[in-house]
Formats: sequence, C-alpha cells, structure tokens
Amino acid sequence: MDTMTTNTLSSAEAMELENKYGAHNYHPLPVVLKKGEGVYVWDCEGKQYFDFLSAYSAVNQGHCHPKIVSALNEQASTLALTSRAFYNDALGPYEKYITEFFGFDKVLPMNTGAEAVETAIKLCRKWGYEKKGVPANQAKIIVCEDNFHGRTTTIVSFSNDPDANENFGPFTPGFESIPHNDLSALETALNDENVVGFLVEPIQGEAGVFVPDEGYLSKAAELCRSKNVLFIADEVQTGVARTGKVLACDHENLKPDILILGKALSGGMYPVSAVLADDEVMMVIKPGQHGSTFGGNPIAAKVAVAALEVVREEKLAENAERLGNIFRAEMNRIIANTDLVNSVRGKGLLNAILVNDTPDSKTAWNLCVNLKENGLLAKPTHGNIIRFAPPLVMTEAQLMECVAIIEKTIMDYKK
Ligand code: IF1
Repeated sequence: MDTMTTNTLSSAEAMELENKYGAHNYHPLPVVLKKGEGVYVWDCEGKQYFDFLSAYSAVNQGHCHPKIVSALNEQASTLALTSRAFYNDALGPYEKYITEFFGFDKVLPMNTGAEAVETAIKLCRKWGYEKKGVPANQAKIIVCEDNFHGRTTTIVSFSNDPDANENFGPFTPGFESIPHNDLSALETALNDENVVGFLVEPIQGEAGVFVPDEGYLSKAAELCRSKNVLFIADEVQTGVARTGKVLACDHENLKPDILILGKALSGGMYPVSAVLADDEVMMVIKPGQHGSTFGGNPIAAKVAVAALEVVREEKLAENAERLGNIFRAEMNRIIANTDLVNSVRGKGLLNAILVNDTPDSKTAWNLCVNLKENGLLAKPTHGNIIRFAPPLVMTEAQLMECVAIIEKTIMDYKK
C-alpha cells in the first residue's frame, strides 16, 4: 500500500495500519472517521453518522464548532507555547473567566483528565498535612468502588477494574475504597482522622452511567465538611453541561472543595483540563511544586474560553436537560415493547440502556454494530450497557431521528 496516499485511505486500510503499527490498547468499533461537523461524523467512504458518544463527552459543543476552531487557529498562528517559565497574555484572562464561570478563587490548568485528577490528589494531600495537621505520609483519600478517574499508576492503584490495574503494581498507598451511593459507608470511613479527601464522580460514567440517589452528593459533602475533609468532584465526564446543568453537582446545589474538569472544557478541540479550588486550598501549592510544560498554554486558554462561551451562548445545559427528558421517555416507550432492553438511566444527555443479556454476551456489541450500520455510533461498556451521549448542540428533530434509528435497530435485532 502506498502510504503517501493517506488522504484517500479506505476504512479497511486505516484499520489495518492501526492494527499493525499501533499498540493494541483499544478495541474500537469497526468504523473509521474522517470528518465531523456538529452532531455528525463521516467515515472514509463518506457514510454519515450521528455521533452518540461525543468522544466520551469531550465534544459536548459538537464537532469542529466554528467558534472554537477559530480560537484555535488564531492563537496557533500567534503564539502556541511559552511554558510557565514566562507569563503569556492568554492565561490570565482565561483564569479570570473560568474561575468566575464556576465560582472559585483559583484554577490550576493542566491538559488531560488524569493529570487533573493527579493534581487534585496532590493538592488535597498537601492541604491535609499543612492545614489539617495530618502526620507525615499518613493522608488517606476515600474513593468509590467502580470508579474511573484515568489511567496513571496512582489512579489505577484505587481502581477495582482488573483491566485497569492487573499487573500494573506495585500500587500507590493512601486510598480507601467504599461502595458508591452509600452514606453510612462514607460516615464510617470518615471516622479515620487521617482522611483528607473524598474523591467521587457525581455520576459514575465508566461504571455504566450510574446515577446515585437524590441527596447522596449533598449529604456526602455535608459529612465531609463536618469532619474537615475535602469533597473532590471529578466532573471530567459529567461537567460542562452534559447532565443538564453546567455541573452535575449543581443538581444538588453543591459546591465541591476541589472541582476537576477536562474533556469538554475545550469542546474536544485540544487537551485542556483544570482543577478549581478556593484560596485556602489552592494556595498550599507554591512555585515549583506542581505543573506541566503544556498546562495553561495560550492555545488551551483561548480554546477553553471559546468552548465555555459556546456553552452559555447556545444554552447547552438547558438543551441537554430538555432533550434528556425526551430521550429517556422515548427509550422507556421502546423498552415497553421489547425484551431486549431492561431499562434506561441517566441525567441530561448522559444516558445508558441496559441490555437484557449477561455482561459476557455479545448482544450489546452486536447492537452497536447494527446501530452503526443504521447511521448512529455508540459504544458498549461493561458488556451489556450501551452509553448514549450525543453532542449537546443536537436539535429535538435530530434527536427524534436518532430515537427512530435506535428503535428500528432494537426491533430488527435477532439473537
Ligand atoms: C479512555 C471510560 C469514559 C473520566 C473521569 C477522569 C478521566 C476520565 C470521570 C481521565 C476519562 C475516558 C477515558 C477514555 C474512556 C473514557 C471513559 F469509559 F473509560 F470511563 F468517558 F467513560 N475522570 N474517561 O471519565 O481523563 O486522562 O482520559 O483525559 O479511552 O481511556 P483523560
């Protein structure tokens, strides 16, 4: 094959190249995407699809949003990277904008979600030693079972998914895992005076869009406050309008002590993540104690401002809330007429259906392959769960087209 003709690659050729030259750390659906615009993506052969994954909620603003593209282009051709050894004229305005947007004193800019989680862990531990008075090296952070916070060695240390941590040890100590959505487990764990933080996804994404009971998050935050423990919300997936509010924590009018954002903070245009906190916490980090070459670079700063402006200007949270209600009602209507799907759950436009088969069955995977044939892209998680998370710029008419595709695919399915 002539590798100089990559611009005219067929889907089969592209898959063959990835398979041959790339590490096999993913098992993608057999579709090769070449172009995206709004809620649509196209494969190498020109077939159009609705994107119902949105790069795991990174592309909330839709593919190639013109406002975010032009922020990227303009800054890329002006100044891309200075490192933090020098100031740059884009970072300050971004920091002002994002802290006002989310209501915190300070932001620490990073790049990927996992780096932001690592940042939050370091920040929380340091606060624990220097403000709470925990003895050296004794700080403990409580996490939830079935969590997903990224893939660094420390983060996989507190995962209970064998795929995530098997043979990646030795692990970082200092984490205790409790069942998610269990206030009494949290209360018990908080009795340890060395606990400095509680790290939680407001809705567990990878676990299969698991929504905790109403009131769980606000009561958990209250328990943390009563024990002088930081409540750390990982909103990398749930944040930036995905669940029908700007933050999933907003559903319970809850302000975390540390907020972690990533993915849609850039509209998926560029790796941009952030940790937000008030001064009392953030100021424990002093020059030289944390950072990264790319964190807070001018492109990231401009792109993130544009991406957050789109959220406001296009009322994405409101749209996600409204379309999410319609979507779950439609799924429930379909579920009433089929044995193939048991239930639908989620908030805003972060939803999942539970396929009526065992987690080791191929049914959900096959359904996703059929959805793809019918023009809609989604991915199974944990074998029998299919996550549905379209870009939030979707219209009601487009959503109803998607519902029709999903309904047809389910009704036509033969085991
Ligand atoms: C992959 C899952 C989703 C996250 C939360 C931190 C991170 C993530 C709550 C780390 C990342 C991603 C990573 C992606 C698949 C995806 C995922 F299925 F694995 F769990 F979205 F549901 N906190 N989630 O969800 O952010 O370092 O990746 O920027 O391919 O691993 P990252």
